Amino acid sequence: MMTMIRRTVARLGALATGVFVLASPALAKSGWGELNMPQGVTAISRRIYALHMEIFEICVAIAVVVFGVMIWSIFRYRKSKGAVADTTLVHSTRVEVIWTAIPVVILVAMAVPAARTLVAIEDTTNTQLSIKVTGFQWGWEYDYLDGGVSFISRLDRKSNRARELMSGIDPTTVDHYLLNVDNPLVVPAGTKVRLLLTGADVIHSWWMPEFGVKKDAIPGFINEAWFNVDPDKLGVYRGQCSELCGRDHGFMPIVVDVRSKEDFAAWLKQKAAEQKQAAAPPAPQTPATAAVAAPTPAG
Ligand SMILES: [Cu+2]
Repeated sequence: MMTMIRRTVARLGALATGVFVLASPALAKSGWGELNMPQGVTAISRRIYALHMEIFEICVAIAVVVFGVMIWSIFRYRKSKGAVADTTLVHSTRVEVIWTAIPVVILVAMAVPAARTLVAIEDTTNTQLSIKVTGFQWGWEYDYLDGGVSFISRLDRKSNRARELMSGIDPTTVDHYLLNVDNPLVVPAGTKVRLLLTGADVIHSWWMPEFGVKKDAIPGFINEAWFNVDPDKLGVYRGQCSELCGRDHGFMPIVVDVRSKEDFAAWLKQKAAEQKQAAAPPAPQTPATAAVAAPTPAG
């Protein structure tokens, strides 16, 4: 009996190890990894990924043990083999204490790292750059609060044309179909960027999987989120609105262009100058040009 239990436990252990290997990042490129969430390019996104794997592994281990014992018991103690029900476990205080205590210990073991990660996600202290993000039907407005720059980001023209009914354009010929915008959000790497999110009409949600950020943009409320992209992870990252917000919910992607601090500073300066010039009132007319431009009085 004991050797049989030991052998079964060993077999279940081997099965559990197999499942863990299947879920390991080493297989991320094999296609199976596509089913999993990305590890991302920020310390927080990696922490969320690690937590997700930890909890997943605990769940798999519990499932393997519980279903293993159950299936083994059903098979081993079947009626056709002359098994007689053991009624001594009914209302056994010892068993009830054990099967209450074990789940409590497991839940506490899972709650501690989860709570720590949540606190880190919500910690918006010491941010170096603040951007207001306003979701609207259907696009995003980005407002660099200290940079004097703001612009609207919408689905790029190519995707927009291809998505129209009977456009005759094959979506597979469009680069990043439905995941590209006209004006991406530009941010510096290695900088703690704070987002202040709100909605202009209905609830939207700003989701950037690679940053581990997903936050609702709600009219009348300001939600906070932050990210700090690794200095060596420059590049373009894509996300989507993830709160069903109406007809064109699927057509308001998010694109973030992560640049080096120097490139970002240069971009912000240039953009601010452009916007200042565009907003400036027309140059006042000199008396000479005014005289020429003035209409000749009638009569
Ligand atoms: Cu939306």
